Amino acid sequence: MSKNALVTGVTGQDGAYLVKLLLEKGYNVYGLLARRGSDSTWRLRELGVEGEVTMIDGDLTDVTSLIRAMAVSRADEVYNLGAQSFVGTSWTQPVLTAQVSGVGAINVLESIRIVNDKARFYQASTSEMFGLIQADRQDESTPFYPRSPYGVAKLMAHWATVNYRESFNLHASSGILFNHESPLRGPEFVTRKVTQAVARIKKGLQKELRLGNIDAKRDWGFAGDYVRAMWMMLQADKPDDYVIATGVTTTVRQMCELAFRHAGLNYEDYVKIDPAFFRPAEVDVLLGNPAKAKAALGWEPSTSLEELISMMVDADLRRL
Ligand code: NAP
Ligand code: F7E
Repeated sequence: MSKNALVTGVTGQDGAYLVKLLLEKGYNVYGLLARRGSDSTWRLRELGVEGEVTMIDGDLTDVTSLIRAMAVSRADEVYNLGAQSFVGTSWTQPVLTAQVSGVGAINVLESIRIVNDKARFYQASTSEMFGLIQADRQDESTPFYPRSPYGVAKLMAHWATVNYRESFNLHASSGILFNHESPLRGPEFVTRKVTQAVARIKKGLQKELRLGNIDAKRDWGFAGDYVRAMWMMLQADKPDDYVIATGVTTTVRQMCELAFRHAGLNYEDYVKIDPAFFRPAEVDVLLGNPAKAKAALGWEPSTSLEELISMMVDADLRRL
């Protein structure tokens, strides 16, 4: 019999790739749809899976809607991907971020306990919890030190996941995912901001690109690889926490160089530094060690940053 999965954040980047993966694996997929004024299902449409997800209206801040979603979907697996996920916005909307990205996870965990405590749970945790890094390469044992309201909210959700696993014996796993990108990445995040600008500059639609701290370093992977890790965690006999990363770190500057070069351009001719894009507190460098995920789950990334950025630039050129 095929399994049922419930995905929150189904309209986001990871939601779209995860839906596609689950459908390929024969799941009946349900998505929690937070109603918006504008069209939010474009990513599912781009992957050709929009009509194959059963949408259930709901919001992470409304626990009654989550209980209803659990009952309607009869979910065997619940993937909590919904969040206010843009770090910059978390300083201007800290309370909303805490409610959606922090308390929202507890609401999902409670709805699982109430409706079906055998359902398996995945929490979308983040390398932002490492923030001011306490070790050169971050793994599951590295102490956390979040540097943004987003990181703080996600740390609450992470510890709630661990706590519900230990308190109520839930099959609850936390994936500590480092930055992952794709052609479906939101345009506010730096990789997509850059690849979209490269395409527009190449087509003569834009003259310059304004960025903040281009000396920041990130461990960037491909979202398609990372949703595979989420699924693998829920197939394991025992729930656990896993770092998912590539093990390579690159500056924003080098990432720009790759993107512009792919279109035959020199980034130095177009990138301008704008203080408006600096953050009140920065995460200067992130570098993950995914050894545990490789050993326990057999997970490995398959896409280099150069391949990823080329894929994103090509997609943005095509869209224009
Ligand atoms: P994303 O593209 O920003 O998607 C976030 C999703 O959450 C969207 O579907 C959004 O719906 C939904 N959402 C926002 N507020 C909600 C609410 N109140 N109730 C229900 N749903 C709500 O994020 P992503 O890149 O796919 O990331 C997926 C998850 O992984 C997020 O939790 C993120 O924090 C976490 N994460 C991401 C990365 C990364 O590098 N991508 C790394 C580590 C962890 P609308 O589209 O309708 O607003
Ligand atoms: O910034 C620097 C910025 O916004 C990356 C989210 O998915 O990954 C993401 O969070 C770096 C930062 O991602 C601009 O200061 C410079 O150092 O693409 P980003 P993020 O903040 O790392 C983690 C793992 C998550 O969990 C989050 O949900 O790039 N940067 N100039 C800039 N960033 C942006 N957005 N815009 C700029 O102009």
